[in-house]
Amino acid sequence: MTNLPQPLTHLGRLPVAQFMRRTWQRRPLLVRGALPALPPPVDRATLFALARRAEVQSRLVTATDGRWQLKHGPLARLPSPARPGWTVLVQGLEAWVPAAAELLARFRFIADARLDDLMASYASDGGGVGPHVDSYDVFLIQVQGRRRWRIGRQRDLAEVPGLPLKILADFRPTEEWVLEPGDLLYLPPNVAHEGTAVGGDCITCSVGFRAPTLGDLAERWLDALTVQPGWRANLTDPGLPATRRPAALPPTLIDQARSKLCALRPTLTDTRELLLAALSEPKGDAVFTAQRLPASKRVALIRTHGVRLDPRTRLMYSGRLFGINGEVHRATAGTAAVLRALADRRMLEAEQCRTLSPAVLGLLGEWLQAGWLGPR
Ligand SMILES: [Mn+2]
Repeated sequence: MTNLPQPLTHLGRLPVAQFMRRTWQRRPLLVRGALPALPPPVDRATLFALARRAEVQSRLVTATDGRWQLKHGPLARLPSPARPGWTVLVQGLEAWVPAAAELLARFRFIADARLDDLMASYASDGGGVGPHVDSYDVFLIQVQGRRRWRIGRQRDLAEVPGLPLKILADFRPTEEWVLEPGDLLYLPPNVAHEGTAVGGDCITCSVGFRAPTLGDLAERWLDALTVQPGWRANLTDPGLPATRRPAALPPTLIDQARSKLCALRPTLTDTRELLLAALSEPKGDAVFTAQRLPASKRVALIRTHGVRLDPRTRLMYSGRLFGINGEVHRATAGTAAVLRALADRRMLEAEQCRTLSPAVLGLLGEWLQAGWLGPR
């Protein structure tokens, strides 16, 4: 596999810096010819073959006379492309198709902390998943055939009850475009939208994003706190006054509980660690293949070939703190620079690996053993 391409500097003629300042998370934007001359990263046959595999997340959506049906993969049989009104969606394509990993890498002008995955959908004429909203940002890239997108910024996001997929009950589109190969539509979260294939053999790629909820982080933080010994100590109440209302909660107890709870403040380091652990958590379906090699073989392999992160590995950093697939590591000053290079470029060349300290080689060897990275 060749090295990952550099992130885009422009979407069509729009500088990405300007896009991030003015558009990201704020408003939808259609960019004609955003990715001109983009070869489709995946073809129909490959998508269909992936949809058959158990380890790949896929869905089949059919709409027959207004009746929506959803089937989760593995999908042994798909309808004929000649039959109108169906679509198959394959999630996490970057793990299986190098060209998809390359397309996703073009969008790394946005931090890995926010990037989720690349999904591809194939649709026969009129196929789509119906009008809906998503809670995440998305870039919709037309790679083959044509698709009509209708969007609306409606407040009423009520769904049709009892359906296997989320369909807006009262979709009121206000804008409409037909996208051709190379065109891109950006949607911020919660914009109602519907994409329908115009003619057959329509392939659209979605660059999906994610963001942690405050609840995710709070839960993680409390989990980390409650294993600390201080948390097992009971609250105390010297000077508790005698009471004539035994059922009433003593104010001293309330005050003490409140002051203790208010004293809980995550430090900056706590926050960085929490975010790194949460955001580097691999997708639920990621299964890494452990390598069984003696330590000396691992080191030799790394020094001879360099290393490349598995496409499903999530490695990100903040200073000398690193989050990899849900684990947090603290690196020394000397080690941090090379690990940051690995995280940003997702690979290290053999020449870079030859001069690494035994400590870094040992760490990379462990990651190799876990299947999180492999030789280049
Ligand atoms: Mn959507």
